[in-house]
Amino acid sequence: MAQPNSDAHQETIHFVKKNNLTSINERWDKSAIKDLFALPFNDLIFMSHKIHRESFNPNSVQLSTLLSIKTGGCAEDCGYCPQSSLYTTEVENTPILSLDEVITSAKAAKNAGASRFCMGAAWREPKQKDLDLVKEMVVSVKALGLETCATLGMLSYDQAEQLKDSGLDYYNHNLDTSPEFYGDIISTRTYQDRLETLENVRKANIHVCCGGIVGLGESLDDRIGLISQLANMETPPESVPINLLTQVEGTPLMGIEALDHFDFIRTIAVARITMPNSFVRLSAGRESMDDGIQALAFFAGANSIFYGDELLTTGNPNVEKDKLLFKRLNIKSI
Ligand code: SAM
Ligand code: DTB
Ligand code: SF4
Repeated sequence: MAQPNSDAHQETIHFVKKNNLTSINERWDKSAIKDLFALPFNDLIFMSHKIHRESFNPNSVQLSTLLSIKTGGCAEDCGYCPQSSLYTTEVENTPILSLDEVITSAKAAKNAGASRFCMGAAWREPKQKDLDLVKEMVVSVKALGLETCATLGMLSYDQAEQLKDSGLDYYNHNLDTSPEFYGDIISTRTYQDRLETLENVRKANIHVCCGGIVGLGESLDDRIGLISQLANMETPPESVPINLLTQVEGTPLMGIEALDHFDFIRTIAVARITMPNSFVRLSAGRESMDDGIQALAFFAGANSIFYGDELLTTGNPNVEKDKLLFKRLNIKSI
């Protein structure tokens, strides 16, 4: 949150009063979020940048590297995802990686400059046998001096506790979109299922990484609904990935109208204002953005990226390209 008595703090207080909010982290009414989205673009990113500066060094960006530890063949039907077994895509199903393969990738990520290593699996939820192997992975990755993150689908409280005991720092589980639009995108798991997993992760004292995707064909109200869900959590997520849909051949969302990049930046800015203490991650979709749009995202308050030549199954700007971008913007990686 903005420092008491600073200009950004005063401006936020003014906004809060005008919209009858009692405390900015207490309750973000949808109407207040809607007002933010309706601001002229320059006013919005000026406001989000000022708030960003109050909590973070605006020239530092955190780097997380992803590894798909189990790819494809997923039983879920998420309409954006090339790993669902319901769609015919070019993704090749691969069984879970060995511990050695994961350690080799994690070492490479650390050498390239990542501070966090995130292991993703195309599961509805992990089976105990699989979880046992993931726990070993977490222990080994942590021993390299990296922060650890996993995204394995739904988790029970017991599973979350087991991961916590192995040293897991973050668990990624996204709400993806608003409760109202969710059913248009996913039918095999409910919004409530997702909220329960997030509660289990929070109760186990693992940092929560939770965000969504834009560009799914959702309305502005759906983007407002997603932000409202995230910002009004009892404790907002420590890390908020904002993904821009990467359209993949064979998935139901292939070919839909692409989102205007300025609307993507607006979403980053509103996430920054409503979750002033969270890391906001400029996530999937960077390959479709030029350097100017990415620079604008950092100005608007994004302060984390996925770093490495691949996300899970789709591409990402390569490490050299990102290093050059950071050099041109004088951004320090953390
Ligand atoms: N299977 C696990 C799950 O869904 O909980 C973890 C991995 S899943 C790929 C993690 C997140 O990646 C999804 O919730 C979604 O937000 C994002 N994602 C997946 N496919 C995407 C795509 N084509 N474009 C943008 N984001 C995507
Ligand atoms: C998140 O929010 N985005 C990442 C991570 N969490 C796991 C995944 C993006 C996936 C993009 C599509 C793919 O590469 O398969
Ligand atoms: Fe499976 Fe996750 Fe893809 Fe959904 S997003 S189909 S749960 S891998």
